Amino acid sequence: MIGSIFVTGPAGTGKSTFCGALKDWLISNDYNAAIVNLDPGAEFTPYEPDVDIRESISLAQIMSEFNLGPNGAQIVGADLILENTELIENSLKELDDYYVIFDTPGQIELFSFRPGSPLLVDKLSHGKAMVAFVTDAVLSASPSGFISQKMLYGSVMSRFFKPMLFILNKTDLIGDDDLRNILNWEQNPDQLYDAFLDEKQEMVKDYFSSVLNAFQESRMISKVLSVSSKDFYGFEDVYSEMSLFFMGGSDADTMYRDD
Ligand SMILES: Nc1nc2c(ncn2[C@@H]2O[C@H](COP(=O)(O)OP(=O)(O)O)[C@@H](O)[C@H]2O)c(=O)[nH]1
Ligand SMILES: [Mg+2]
Repeated sequence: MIGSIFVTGPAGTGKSTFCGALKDWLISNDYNAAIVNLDPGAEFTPYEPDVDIRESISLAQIMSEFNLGPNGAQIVGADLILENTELIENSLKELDDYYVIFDTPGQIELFSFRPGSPLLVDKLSHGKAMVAFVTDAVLSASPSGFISQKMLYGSVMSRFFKPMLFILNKTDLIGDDDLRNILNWEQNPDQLYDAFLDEKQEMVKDYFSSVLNAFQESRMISKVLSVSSKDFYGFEDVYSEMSLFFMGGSDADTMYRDD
């Protein structure tokens, strides 16, 4: 593979839709791309997976074998992925000149907070991995919402220590002013601070000031990639970041293209 991108984020933020849209965007720009579904509990995927963990792991079987309900089975299923990578690894061998997109379970904790996941990423990517944190623009449109998503991003980063992308998805659902605010808050933490104090009471001022300082000092995020997986908006920027990391910024991967 040229590189792999593991897509995580809170439930319903559009991870699976983003995976499908990214694959379509890559293919329509003459790159090879494939999707691996790593969610054994997915009832539906908005794309046709090229490789699917559901062929190796069945939640119904786990429920009956371990006498578990759906939640317990999802946790066991997530932990079993690490022991069931053979099919995926064999399929990946044929995807030499591909970008491989890994879709992960709906609930963020089933992937990002399981102890085996960093190992899984290394095993499947041979070190060529980025992690895309997908959040919902509607959730991030208030100062407190944006901060909470940044903190969640930080907590995912603390698990994987991989290059990360902050994908602000569903931008088609917010107005231009809200989008401008979010991008502005990222560039100007002082304005985020003021906006937050307008929204919340002063009593959290000290706490919040420390959190913002930590963000600033660690340069956590810096670039918000706004996309709409529904309208195919913003994917050139996502690809530029991928190309920057995997190919050193040059579009030298034309050597992998079909033409
Ligand atoms: N309007 C809009 N809806 C989206 C977008 N991306 C995903 N959705 C919708 O959000 C819902 C959850 O998407 P899904 O990809 O299943 O989320 P996941 O749980 O994070 O994998 C679905 O109804 C999608 O159609 C987007 O960019 N814009
Ligand atoms: Mg999903």
